[in-house]
Amino acid sequence: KALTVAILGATGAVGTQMLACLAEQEVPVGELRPLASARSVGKTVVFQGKEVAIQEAKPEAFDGCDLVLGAAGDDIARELLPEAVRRGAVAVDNSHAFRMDPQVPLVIPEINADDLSWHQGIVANPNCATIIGLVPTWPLHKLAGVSRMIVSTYQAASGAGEPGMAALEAEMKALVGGDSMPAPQAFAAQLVSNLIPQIGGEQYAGYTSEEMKLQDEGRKIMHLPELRVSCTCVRVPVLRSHSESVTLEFERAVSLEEIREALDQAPGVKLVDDLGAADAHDRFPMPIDTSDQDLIWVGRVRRDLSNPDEARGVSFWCCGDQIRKGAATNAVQIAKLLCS
Ligand code: 11C
Repeated sequence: KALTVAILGATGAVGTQMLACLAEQEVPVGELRPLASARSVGKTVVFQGKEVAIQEAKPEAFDGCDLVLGAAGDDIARELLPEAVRRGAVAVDNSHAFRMDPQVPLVIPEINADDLSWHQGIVANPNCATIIGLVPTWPLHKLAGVSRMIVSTYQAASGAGEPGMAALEAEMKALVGGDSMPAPQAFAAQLVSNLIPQIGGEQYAGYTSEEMKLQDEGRKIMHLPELRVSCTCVRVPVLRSHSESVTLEFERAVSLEEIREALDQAPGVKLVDDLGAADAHDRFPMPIDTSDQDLIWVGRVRRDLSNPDEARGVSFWCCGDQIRKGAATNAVQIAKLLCS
């Protein structure tokens, strides 16, 4: 059946990528409704080579919709997505608004597609850093039971949307041109030639909201309410791929060969792990190589030498495109499952 599909927040980085992912993943779209604020009305987006007029995001815009992909902020999602559901649509939302609602499944299809069975109209898409860290962690959990995760993230400017990428690009130009730096807007400080060890506001015991998402969302998605997580999130001067250093502790001893085999076989994962390779691009994942593609690349797989029982620990490095698998791709994968 050809679907009537609305994209709430169609003009931002994630909304624009959702349009491309709908076409790439061959979702049968009969009618597309790109929705945005009133000031975008009169503009168009391009879908499958055709210009489509942007409509104002308001409740009536969802009349007759089968599917809504949410790429707007929390407040707009909270206001409008229940209206879409009341009108008979199913909504996949990329905002934070519904993620921890016990009535709303929070889904990474490679991990917990089964949770889609109990949705009541809204399905939440996890935070990008959660998706990128969990896709490779899940096959290792199935192998040996993960009891503890220690994660440091290296998050791209794209996490702050188009304004984040534009700010970094402007700073890069200023640096190269010897011009004065633009005043920080998208981030708390200049990002180029810098690292900013704060994403989100302070939430709990000195941890930021972004850091607590990895714990809270990870526990919900993997159905591991007791999982011990410690996370440090850092903004880095990279345009659109997030990277993460992950250390896992297992319940059972497991060999590095078994770990590599599980990662190699895991859906959504590409293993790039050969420190002896001649070309650095074949040695380990780097954000420059993982941008604008859908897999989570994993490398630097090695023992956690600090674990007293070495056979129960592993460390790895992973990179994934924040706008694609970290947001739009995952949402469209969910939508495909819901509508199939
Ligand atoms: C960042 N992860 O990199 C954030 C952006 O909860 O969806 C996405 C925030 C979220 O800045």
